[in-house]
Amino acid sequence: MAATEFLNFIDNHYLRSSEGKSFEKRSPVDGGLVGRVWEASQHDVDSAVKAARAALNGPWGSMALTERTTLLYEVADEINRRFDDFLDAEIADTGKPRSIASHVDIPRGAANFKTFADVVKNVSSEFFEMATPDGRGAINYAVRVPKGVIGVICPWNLPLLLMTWKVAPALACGNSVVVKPSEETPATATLLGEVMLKVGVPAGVYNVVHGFGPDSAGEFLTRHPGVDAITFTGETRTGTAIMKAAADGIRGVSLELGGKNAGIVFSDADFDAAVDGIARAVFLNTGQVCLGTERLYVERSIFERFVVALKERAESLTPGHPNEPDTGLGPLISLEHRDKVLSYYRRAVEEGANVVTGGGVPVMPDTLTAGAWVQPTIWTGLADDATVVRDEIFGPCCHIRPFDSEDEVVRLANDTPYGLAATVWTQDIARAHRLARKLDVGICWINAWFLRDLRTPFGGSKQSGIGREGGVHSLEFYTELRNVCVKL
Ligand code: NAD
Ligand code: 6OD
Repeated sequence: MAATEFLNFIDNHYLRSSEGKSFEKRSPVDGGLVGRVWEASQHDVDSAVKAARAALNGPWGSMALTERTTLLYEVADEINRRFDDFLDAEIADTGKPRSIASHVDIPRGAANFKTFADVVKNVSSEFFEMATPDGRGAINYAVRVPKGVIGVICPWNLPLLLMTWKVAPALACGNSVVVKPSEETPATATLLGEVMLKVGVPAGVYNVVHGFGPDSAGEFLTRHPGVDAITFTGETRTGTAIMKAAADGIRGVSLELGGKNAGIVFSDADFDAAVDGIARAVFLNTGQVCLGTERLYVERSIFERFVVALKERAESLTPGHPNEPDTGLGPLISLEHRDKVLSYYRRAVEEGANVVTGGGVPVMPDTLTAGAWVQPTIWTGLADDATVVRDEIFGPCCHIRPFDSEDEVVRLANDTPYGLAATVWTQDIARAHRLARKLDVGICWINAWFLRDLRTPFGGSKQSGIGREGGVHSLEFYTELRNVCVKL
């Protein structure tokens, strides 16, 4: 793919940066230049927020629900029509295998718009009749009104999927958005501007500002008094900074944050299905999935057999160019993130891990040696308070520990400041339901992983986030409920 320019998208215009600042986006596959990203200045962010506000006071604000949802279905259709463009853009930014981006990332980009258009069309509002002293009575009903200008701050691991997961409900509810994609993945958010133009979404409804977090577009946006609410996906530490910024002006936040998710395999599980499912949960997207499993607990009677089977799965993953059909593992997002992951690989050894497989950098062909490659890695033998058992690493790795009882494994799984997800493998239905209640997480999978109807609530407990998005739950964040009381 030829190097390109990633422009800000403000008020339906593609713009460079008013201060002329830009930075390079490099490929995690081979270090080649993907493109130059124009970094939005404070002035550019102001313009984007102003355009978003004007849209609410213009045709977008007065558009009928059916017209708005029709536009969103057209956005979904246009993403599908331009599927290959989105695919190429996502792959160029992330280096993820084409097989993953074409089955996970891009289809979900389109599905998010369809789903939330359906949701807002089908939601009804509460209604109460009440008595009054004069005997005539009153009726109360609630209307949902858009919150206003929504700041959307996104991570790099599933760029289109996670950005549209927030943009689609925000727009379906009648808000306007200013999106700040990750500095690592500017492409698909930029491309979505073309889709908005093509289908005729009014100016100012969808805006994109590029840049970094602190002292850059991210902070300019979250501190902007013209932003009414902020929805964020990313690290727990960043979520803390964003929540503090949102305190000025008492603005709402929706935070989808980090995880250190447990996988639990009981001896009665379908062994092969559990190995398949856990291998996906640990290695998909090179471990860069917030819901991924980095702590694995396996019942002692099958522990050795399971470790051997997962090792085989890890070693069967071929790292390689995203377009090669046999590529099973992409690079990490950047050399910087690789340094972080490799520092955890070293720390595991320093703290006494038995390295079952991996632990370093794979040998790659000459053309790819500048990429951010790491080996899929499995450890055993660490204490429960070892660094790699506690910290979110966000790499293709896990620690496996044996357990002896249900109570013990529940205690181990819950012993973390995070509470995002868990995956449990058992054929004992009663036990499955018991664990789903006892595990302190936002989503508990039974004999599955990363499978979810988009109408269901999604989010984390403890330090994995605040709030739930998905289906009607998204409406709680993206709208204000106004009560109308009519005296009869
Ligand atoms: P990150 O927190 O470093 O960055 C996310 C976004 O925030 C980027 O756009 C960044 O530029 C911006 N940002 C950084 N500092 C900011 C600040 N002070 N003010 C405003 N914006 C700021 O996260 P990341 O490295 O891009 O993504 C990986 C992390 O995201 C992992 O912790 C992962 O678990 C988490 N994540 C969570 C979910 C979820 O649904 N819970 C989903 C995906 C990723
Ligand atoms: O499936 C989703 O809607 C979702 N938010 C997934 C998050 C994945 C984290 O990396």
